[in-house]
Amino acid sequence: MATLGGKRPRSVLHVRLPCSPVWPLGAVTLVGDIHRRDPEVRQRLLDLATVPPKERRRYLLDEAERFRPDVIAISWRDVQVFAPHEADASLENSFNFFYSNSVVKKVLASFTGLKMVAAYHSALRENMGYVRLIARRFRDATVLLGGGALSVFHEQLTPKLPEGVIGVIGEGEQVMEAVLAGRDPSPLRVSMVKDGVPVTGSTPPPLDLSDRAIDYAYVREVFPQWERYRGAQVSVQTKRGCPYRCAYCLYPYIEGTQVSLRPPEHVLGEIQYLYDHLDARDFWFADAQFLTGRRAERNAEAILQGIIDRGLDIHWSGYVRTSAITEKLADLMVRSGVGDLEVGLASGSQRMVNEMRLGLKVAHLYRGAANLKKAGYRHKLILNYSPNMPGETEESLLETVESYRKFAAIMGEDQVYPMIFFIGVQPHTAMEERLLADGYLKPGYNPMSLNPRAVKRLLYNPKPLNGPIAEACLEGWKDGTDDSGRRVLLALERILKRGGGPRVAEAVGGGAAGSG
Ligand code: B12
Ligand code: SF4
Repeated sequence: MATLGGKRPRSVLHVRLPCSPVWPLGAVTLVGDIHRRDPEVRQRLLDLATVPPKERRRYLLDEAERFRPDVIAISWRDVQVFAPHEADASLENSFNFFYSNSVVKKVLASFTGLKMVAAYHSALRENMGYVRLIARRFRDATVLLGGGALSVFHEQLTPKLPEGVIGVIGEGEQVMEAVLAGRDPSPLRVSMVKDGVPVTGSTPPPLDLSDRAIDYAYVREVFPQWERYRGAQVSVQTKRGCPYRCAYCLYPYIEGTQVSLRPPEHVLGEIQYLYDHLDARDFWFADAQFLTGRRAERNAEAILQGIIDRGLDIHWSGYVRTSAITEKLADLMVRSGVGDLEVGLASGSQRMVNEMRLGLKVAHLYRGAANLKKAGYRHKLILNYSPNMPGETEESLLETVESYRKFAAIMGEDQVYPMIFFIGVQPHTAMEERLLADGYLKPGYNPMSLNPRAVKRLLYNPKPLNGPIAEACLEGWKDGTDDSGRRVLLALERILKRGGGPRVAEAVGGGAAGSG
């Protein structure tokens, strides 16, 4: 492995590790940033997600041998390929395993579960295998590993990294800049093994994104898998950071709480290039949160107005706080091609929304929905409800059912899709802290573990409301996922109203993936 400092590296090979193939925006962003600072640095981006599994190792080695990079920048996106919501078959399977009264269903679920766990471990092994392979074969190169997976699970992944591999938490530009300038990046937000001990640097001030546009014509030249994304969904960032502190969310940990907006003309230029040269019509605004306050609202308005003015015929989506949708924004959203939207409201009870520190008023969510409807919105509004959060009562669950009815009354039943999205405890969140303090989680617990006891703990659904909730879920899901959230809510209402005494969730917390 190359020593840090001294000679300035002149070439970077980017390797996006396998995952379900989504546009590799993290690696693309780094390619763009390096090129903007120093166009003389040679770069190449390999996306292993689009290479058939059997060919990946050979392809990677051949390309790296040929390119002879000074720096190898590995991007690892996903670890948690299972999501605790009902559109993901793993949730129903684990509920059958944990809660079904049918022995046959339990046994079948245990077999399916074993297969899923095996696939999960094999993906982890495969990705870590590439990191080790690269570190072993290219000892003269500086090897960096970043991306969502490393950012979230650096405590678990770093001790497994070969000595010298530099793990990067959160945004990668500063560390990359230091490495390419021949400086030691270890005071920055890195996580690596040094003299056999994992060490973590400290977080620098967030990046100013105002002058960082991606030169896509250049990316296209150095990215051999570019064509694989023709006509597919692509992602564009309009900002970084989120100032909210929803108790279950780790996005502010990854991106920071300070918001850095990107100038609309940069965002629009990137959209235009992808539209013209990659036939992109389906865009995801890959912000932690699209509407983070007044400034972001004005920026969003300018971006959406630009899409309309340029006549870009696209569909877009993103994580949008529906409570922040004004009449003007709703109009721009609809005219610029907004598609289905997911609202991470967690609960229809204001008390529970406060408990989870979402920092919004449920009434404002209804107002936002009404604005969308008035503007002619025709797509789905998917309501993510997380039943059985700390402090949940039968009453608050019934308020959730009621809130679905209010949304349905505003938008029409055919446009509103409730989705049960359990709190899955995430590292580096307020909820994790609370659960550790309450003794629900043990210090040093492994958030990457998929053993059944760990899954049951992390898929937060405590006694005594777990019974009626599980019953409602199993009933609602048995006829398929289409419209199952609505069936679960209605079943839950019936079960709770049937009685059985007051049931209140244990006073400990939980955390969910996703964004409000
Ligand atoms: C937008 C988003 C989505 C969108 C993606 C849409 C699209 N077409 O791209 C949607 C909603 C579809 C989605 C889906 C999923 N997502 Co998602 N998603 C995000 C989100 C919010 C932003 C990702 C992003 O593009 N950011 C913008 C780019 C520029 O940032 P970046 O990729 O992180 O790269 C920066 C740094 O990481 C770093 N970096 C990256 N690579 C490298 C390499 C080196 C060498 C260096 C130095 C630095 C570096 O530098 C980059 C620039 O600063 C993140 C959370 C977050 N706030 O980061 C989760 C996140 C990436 N998603 C995650 C997951 C798990 C998923 C799913 C697998 C969920 C599921 N179980 O179904 C799915 C499926 C994804 C797939 N592969 O198909 C996890 C991944 C980690 C984990 N927990 O396993 C995250 C971190 C959220 C979380 N809860 O933990 N996601
Ligand atoms: S859920 Fe959304 S709004 Fe809340 S902290 Fe996370 S990114 Fe921000």
